[in-house]
Amino acid sequence: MAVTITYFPVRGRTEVMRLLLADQGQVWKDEEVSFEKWASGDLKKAAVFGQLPKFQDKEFILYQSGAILRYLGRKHGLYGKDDKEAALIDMTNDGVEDLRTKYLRLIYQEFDSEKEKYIDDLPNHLSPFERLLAQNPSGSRFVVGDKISFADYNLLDNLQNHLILAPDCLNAFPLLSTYVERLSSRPKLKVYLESEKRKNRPLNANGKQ
Ligand code: GTS
Repeated sequence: MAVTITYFPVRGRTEVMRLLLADQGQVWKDEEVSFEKWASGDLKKAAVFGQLPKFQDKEFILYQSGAILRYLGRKHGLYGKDDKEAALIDMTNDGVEDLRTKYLRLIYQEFDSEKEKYIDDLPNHLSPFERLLAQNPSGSRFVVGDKISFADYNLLDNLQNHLILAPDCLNAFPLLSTYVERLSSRPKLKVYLESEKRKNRPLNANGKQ
């Protein structure tokens, strides 16, 4: 039985899960909750922290996007080869989530007043990832170690979002630029990225991107 991602009809915090599942050749089901349905309150009451996404793997139900991503990382062997690699993957992923938090604040709270400043400041927030890639001996391929991890999917998702916001944002970062191209052309991922399913799902709920 396929796993189910329950979320609003946007990519938002769940697209990274779809990138991971698609690239791992997994099938999943999207259960879309309209904002009207959510406003009725029943689903919110049932959610552990009153929020989505919700994730279901047979009878196992999970909330919190970070926990869901790490669960998928463990389940599909995308969490490094030992404790040290796992810790570095966690560290990278936490850095990616810090960037996501800044991005979401811009999109939902400050878009009209802060967009220009955000883009000017972006190199400071992207350079740590360029450095991480440079420091990884296998870094021309993945952000930690020599095998793809859940942090790679999260970094890719965030970089893709930023390339929509600021198409030139990776020009000064050669490793990140080739990284995005390389990961996006992995065969199964490429099929998903070019699918109607992906293209028809808006990035953010307020239409800003
Ligand atoms: N820490 C949570 C996670 O990572 O899953 C945050 C989840 C969250 O903020 N969900 C928002 C929500 O359910 C939607 S979004 O921020 O992911 O777009 N909002 C509706 C509500 O009633 O709070």
